[in-house]
Amino acid sequence: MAETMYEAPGIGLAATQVDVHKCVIVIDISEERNQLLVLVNPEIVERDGVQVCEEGCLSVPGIYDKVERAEHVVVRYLDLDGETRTIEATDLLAVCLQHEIDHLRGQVFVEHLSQLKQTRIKAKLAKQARITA
Ligand code: GNR
Ligand code: NI
Repeated sequence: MAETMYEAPGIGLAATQVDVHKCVIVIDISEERNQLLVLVNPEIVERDGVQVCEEGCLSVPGIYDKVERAEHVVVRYLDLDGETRTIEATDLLAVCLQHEIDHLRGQVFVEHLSQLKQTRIKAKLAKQARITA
């Protein structure tokens, strides 16, 4: 899974995006691409504040838009040894955690946008699909 994220290249990936039916996300927001985080069964246990970040998603290629999310989150998860851990995050890491945890619930970032934007995005994606077909 981590390989798929690095090859994409993306800063995060949820198992559901690559047909792995486990609640796992991988994240690496480092410049050097050497700070891999693997979170099993991640769950947001605290959230506060608001931030707006321009998001994109490997599952909705070519679409980028600003999404409002919590500024600060605390996430409880299991590490690869099955130990319960928590991670506290702000800024991009907090955005990425929320984006990936959404994926595990079958949600993509466009669902946070207005209905009008969602309609436009669907039309754009349908057009792209016709072109590639
Ligand atoms: O690579 C990605 N970049 C990104 C940028 C801003 C907010 C979220 C992301 S996650 C995305 C990879 C992806 O789609 N993961 O599910
Ligand atoms: Ni995504």
